[in-house]
Amino acid sequence: MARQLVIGNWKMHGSVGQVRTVLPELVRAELGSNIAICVAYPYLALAKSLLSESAIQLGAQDVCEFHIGAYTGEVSPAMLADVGCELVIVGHSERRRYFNETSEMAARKVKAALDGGLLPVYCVGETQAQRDAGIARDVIAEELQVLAGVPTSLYAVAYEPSWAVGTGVIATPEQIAEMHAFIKQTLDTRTRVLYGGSVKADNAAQVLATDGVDGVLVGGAALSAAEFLKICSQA
Ligand code: G2H
Repeated sequence: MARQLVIGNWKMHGSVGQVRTVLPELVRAELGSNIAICVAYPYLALAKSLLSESAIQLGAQDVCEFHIGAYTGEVSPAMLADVGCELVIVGHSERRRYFNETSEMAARKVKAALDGGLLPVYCVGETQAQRDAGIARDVIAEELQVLAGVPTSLYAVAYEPSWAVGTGVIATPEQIAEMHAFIKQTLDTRTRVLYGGSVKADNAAQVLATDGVDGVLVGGAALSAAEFLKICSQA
């Protein structure tokens, strides 16, 4: 069983065919419960049925902050739990960047997810411009501030510097260690902190061996069963 948490985030990729091809390969590998896959909403129920004999957890990539009502296009925490999700990614940089999601909105989603019995994986990270300006820590501190009062044992944090997201440029072990230590020092030393941003099979070992890394959030490399399995085998 993986010691660290490995979460695959398929983003807006995949199809019925790809879900039917990749997930059974993961199931056959008997990965254990520290592995999760987050597919797009339309594929969640199918994914759950394919994972039913497995300890692999199912996750969603977003959730509505409201529980029920006339919110066209939204999906509630209860709906996610109903189709078998155990976790949900919240506040991903792509949602902040393309859909104007703020930390305040993300914090409401974290709380709604908790009410719905899901594990929220709350994403934080600075842009290249913010890092260059020397304010990366301030940005992260502000993004974490909105979760004040929420017990850290109930959620995980993903440190995903946006300059490393989908770019092929991964943060250095020193940068990762420094920011993970900062996040733990800001919240609680026991907070689970994952790293995300261009994690691949050939760099996962180094990331997972870095101080303060409790797991990885994997995007593009999670779309291939072979590559994702290599990453999981190193956790
Ligand atoms: C960062 C990550 C997964 P990628 O967004 O959340 O994606 O591994 O493709 O950089």
